[in-house]
Amino acid sequence: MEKAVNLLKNAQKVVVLTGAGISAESGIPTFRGKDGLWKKFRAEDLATPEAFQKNPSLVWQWYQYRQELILKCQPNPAHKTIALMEQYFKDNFSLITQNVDNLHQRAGSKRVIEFHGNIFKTRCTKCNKQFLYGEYENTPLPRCPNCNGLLRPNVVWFGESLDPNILYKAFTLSSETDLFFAIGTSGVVYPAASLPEIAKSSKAKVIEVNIEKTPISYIADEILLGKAGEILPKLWDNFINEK
Ligand code: BJW
Ligand code: ZN
Repeated sequence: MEKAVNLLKNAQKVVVLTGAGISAESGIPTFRGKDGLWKKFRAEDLATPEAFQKNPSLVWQWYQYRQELILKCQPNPAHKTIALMEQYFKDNFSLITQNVDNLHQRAGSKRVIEFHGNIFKTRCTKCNKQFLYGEYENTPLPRCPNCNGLLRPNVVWFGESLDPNILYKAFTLSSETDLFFAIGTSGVVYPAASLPEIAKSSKAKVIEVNIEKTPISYIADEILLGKAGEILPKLWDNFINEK
């Protein structure tokens, strides 16, 4: 912990990458691991464009189930700490999240790079227009208020390309930062998993926060093993008290 506090003290620019683990303590299941979503559901049946083409109502059912679950959950101390980090480091702070759950925004983070989209946004498969949750009728097969085309969740499925602007921004920020946090991510899904590698090879220090070691661990300068909701507030308190 002391080493992580010192890395934070010496940092001018900070980038944080978060994954599903940061929302686990809010009650949102992660994807991989013992109680992960992929233990109960097959990714290829639900999180691919082919799955949506084959059975859009099954895919929508799964997303609507998750929307409802997420709406009952609250941001936890880890999300709140990251919002404080943004307030402190201002423009020298960037948050890239793989999560689609909106909890960073609800915790007060203002600038959030949504790497894999947002479960409360949809887009039309015909006219491409985007609609927020509440702007369309959440029927079993939601339709576009503009052209009646089929709406889809505005998230990134396996095999789909990421928004090139988002990708460029995330790559640039990661290569220009001097401290990079990887928090609650298994580090197996690309291209997100390449961000800590890019940071490290551009000479940034890397801090990992996770309940277990991951493929990112071998490049991390400091591994803080434990729950993000417990570790991050402690790290931040120490930093603020010592700086
Ligand atoms: C805690 C904790 C606590 C628990 N505190 N920690 C290069 C090599 C190999 C394959 C590929 C490659 N490039 C592309 C691919 C293919 C593919 C891929 O990466 N596959 C791998 C799995 C092998 N990638 C793609 O298809 C991407 N598209 C792309 O690259 O386009 C170009 C291309 C296409 C095809 C071929 C080649 C190039 C798109 C990826 C989209 C991922 N989408 C999902 C679903 C989003 C929508 C939704 O939510 O439904 O994104 S899948 C899912 O995984 C979700 C997550 O964002 C993502 C990452 O998961 P995350 O966040 O890391 O969660 P978990 O569950 O894995 O881990 C949780 C962690 O938390 C664990 O480590 C726990 O220990 C920890 N934890 N509690 C701290 N309290
Ligand atoms: Zn439309």
